[in-house]
Amino acid sequence: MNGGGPGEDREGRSSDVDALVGEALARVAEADTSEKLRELATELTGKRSPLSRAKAGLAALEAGERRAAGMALNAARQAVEAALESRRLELVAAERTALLEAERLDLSEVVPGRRRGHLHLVTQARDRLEDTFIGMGYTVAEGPEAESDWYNFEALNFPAGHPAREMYDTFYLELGPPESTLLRTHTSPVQIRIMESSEPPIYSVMPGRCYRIDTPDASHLPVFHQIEGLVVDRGITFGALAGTLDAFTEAYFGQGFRSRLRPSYFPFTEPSAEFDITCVFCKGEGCRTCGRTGWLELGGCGMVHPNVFAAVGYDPEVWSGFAFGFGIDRLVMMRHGIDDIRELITNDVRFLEQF
Ligand code: FA5
Repeated sequence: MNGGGPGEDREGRSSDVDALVGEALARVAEADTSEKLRELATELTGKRSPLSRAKAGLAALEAGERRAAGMALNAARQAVEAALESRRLELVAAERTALLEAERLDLSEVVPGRRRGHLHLVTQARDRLEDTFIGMGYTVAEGPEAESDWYNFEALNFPAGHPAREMYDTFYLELGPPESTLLRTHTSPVQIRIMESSEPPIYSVMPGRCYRIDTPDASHLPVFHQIEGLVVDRGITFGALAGTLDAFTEAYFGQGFRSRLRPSYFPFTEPSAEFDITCVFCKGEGCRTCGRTGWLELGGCGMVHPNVFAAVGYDPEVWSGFAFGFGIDRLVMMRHGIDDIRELITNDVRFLEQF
């Protein structure tokens, strides 16, 4: 189509329409955000746009010209609308990609200088304890946290009604006959499970979670961790127990740390003892934390009671052994100078990040 002729000054002239379309398409191509494109669409195709005004002007044309000009305007509008739609799709896709990129969370990302998550202090201690005992020739075993009365008490020489059961305020589970199933109060039931399932010699440690109805305070949690040790062989003596605990103390805490034993009572060991280690705060000099004794209590130990051997079918005339058990959370407190055990479970990242 070209200009000239009688319709030259009237709306809908084909050269004007071509120019309008050319300009519109150029502006559509230039729009670089979907927001700008929306505004541009109103400008180019809305009621006050040149295209709409030209359409309104068709009425002034003579019938012959009106038809051709009307078709040209329709074609122009379609071209502009198609360009707007294709540009809109392009921009929306680009904006979506940019948004996804901006909100991307790469959890494996290594940011120099920023610390990443790490194992909890108690888990670190448990791993280290296992490594120490493995280095001393022990194996590592585990047992269930929901136990039967038999494993937690009966087989450990606490018959029903035995006053020593009072030492453990027990969470009972509503499973089976009343008080037949419980959350283990210590890791000692794993001793029974190992002896039931294997023959001596046994040199094993058994770490795990324990439960007691203890009100949380600076040194008690209702859920805490212990590591149990069990040795059964021929000719095992109390001297071997003392020597083993001393070797462990030095291997775990370092040179200069010693252990000592004090008489105590547990139904499943005879004789029984509490074992203490050199106070980590004053290195044995005597301070407030250790009550000026130079020693901190770590756990209990003793020679396996003949009744325990009888419960698992071992001949006490042939086999002898020792066992020990201590609190991992308490040990962590000692090693790192933490004065409140509850810090270990409050999940305050400022505390956790220190270790
Ligand atoms: C026992 O649990 C015996 N089974 C230990 C044992 C094993 C003796 C083998 C002889 C032979 P006791 O109740 O004293 O003993 O607990 C041992 C350690 O667990 C304590 O010294 C302490 O470190 C830790 N512990 C006990 N109760 C809690 C608690 N509520 N919160 C944190 N740690 C605890």
